[in-house]
Amino acid sequence: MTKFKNYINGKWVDAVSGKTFKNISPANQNDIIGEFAFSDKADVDNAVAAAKEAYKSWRLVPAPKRGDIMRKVGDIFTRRKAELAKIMTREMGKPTFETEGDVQEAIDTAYYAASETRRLFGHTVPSEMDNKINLAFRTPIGVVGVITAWNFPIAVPSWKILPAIAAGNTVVFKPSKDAPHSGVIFAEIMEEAGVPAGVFNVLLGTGSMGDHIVHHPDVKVVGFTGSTEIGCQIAEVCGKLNKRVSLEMGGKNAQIIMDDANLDLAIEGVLWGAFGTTGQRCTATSRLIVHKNVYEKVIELLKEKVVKLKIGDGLDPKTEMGPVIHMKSLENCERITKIALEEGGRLVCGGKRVADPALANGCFFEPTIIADVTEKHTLFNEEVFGPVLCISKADSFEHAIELHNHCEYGLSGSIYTKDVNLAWLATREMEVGICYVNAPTIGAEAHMPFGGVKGTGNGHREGGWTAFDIFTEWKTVYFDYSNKLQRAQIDNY
Ligand code: UN1
Repeated sequence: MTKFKNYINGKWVDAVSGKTFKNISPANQNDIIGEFAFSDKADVDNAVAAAKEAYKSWRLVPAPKRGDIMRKVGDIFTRRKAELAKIMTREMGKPTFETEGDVQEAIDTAYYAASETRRLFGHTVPSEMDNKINLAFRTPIGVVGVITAWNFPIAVPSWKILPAIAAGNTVVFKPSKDAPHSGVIFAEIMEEAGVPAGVFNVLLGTGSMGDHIVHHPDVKVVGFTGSTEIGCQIAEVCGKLNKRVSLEMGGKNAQIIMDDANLDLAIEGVLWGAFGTTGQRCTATSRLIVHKNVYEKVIELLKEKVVKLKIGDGLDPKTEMGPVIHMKSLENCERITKIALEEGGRLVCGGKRVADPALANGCFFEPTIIADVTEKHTLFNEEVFGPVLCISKADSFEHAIELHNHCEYGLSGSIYTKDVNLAWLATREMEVGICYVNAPTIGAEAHMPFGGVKGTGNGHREGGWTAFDIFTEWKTVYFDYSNKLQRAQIDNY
């Protein structure tokens, strides 16, 4: 069986304890991907010490030079795209056309980070006083801890790791225990690109090891993507220790379909939004809100398409929807479906494990639609992270917005309408960080701010120029060339 090691200070090393854990494929639970280093506090200490030491010189490397390395990272991801996609699919299940998109998002992020290293603009501002000038510019912070989920095993880590390193920080990365091979790949690519030893470190293992990263006094910033429950625990620790923390957490994203919408387009949108990545995106469409005039029509059209979705192993090029990540997740889909039906939901399609004996060893759940769900129902409110979509009826635009905002999360939202005024009103009224018009709730681009309001986040945005706000501090400089004491607010007034 293939053995995978941690990457610390430019070297591939076993866990200090020598312990390992196994990871299996969600498409076939008999397929053991490998044995991975099971890291603990001692490994965290080693990785953080290496990152702290490397920070001393990395922060002084001119930003455009750091950018040159980021560009190489993008080149290597491009070269290895098809090969990596297969590795990722075997590990987390989504079809290879999706894992290729996942890698593409990292490529885009690498080139974007590279270009930003020549554009880390500061401000030059007039002083209140003569012969004095004021400046403010960004400085790196130190060691950054990155903890991510398995559903975008390359893209989401890249949103944090690449801008953090481009800005002059060093990183200790803990990939999900369900996607450790992707973490190993990330290290291989950083190593080949010439990222100096200690600047980027990967520790494989479980959440308790992540906890040591969060607690470590030399980790100055934590970037986390995962559940709201864990994110809030991390925020609590970081609050006590006065660390900066950027959180990307749950979602219960809704698509609205108005009665004037292009229904074919809207159906295509919800099909992709709800069942792409088997519904396992933080941006996934998990609620569909439909105007009463087209309610039954939409259900009928959607059902027609959903029952034809080709479910299977993501490595099969014909597959449109892969498995869920593990059995626990499949059982959760069963549980929530049962509750939804007990509470008065109407089963439109799906609702059970896939019966195909060829898929019996995998975690396959049918794409499921439950209609007549109201804001009082559990399914309307609880994040599923699986292929279970609920549909609710809206009496009017205002009602649709009210339903849309009846949600403790606020990541992405979408409206399908041809009415330009309603479209703009919706973008104003939706309580989300990302808003789509005539497009599904998924599909964010690497160079735009990504993040959510309410229970989804804590005010930070990854992606785009805003990622640099997470990974830098502003330094203000007052440069006085008057050769005399100038007392601000006193001598000039
Ligand atoms: C996630 O689900 O964690 O916008 C990220 C999207 C993708 C990223 C999803 N580009 O759906």
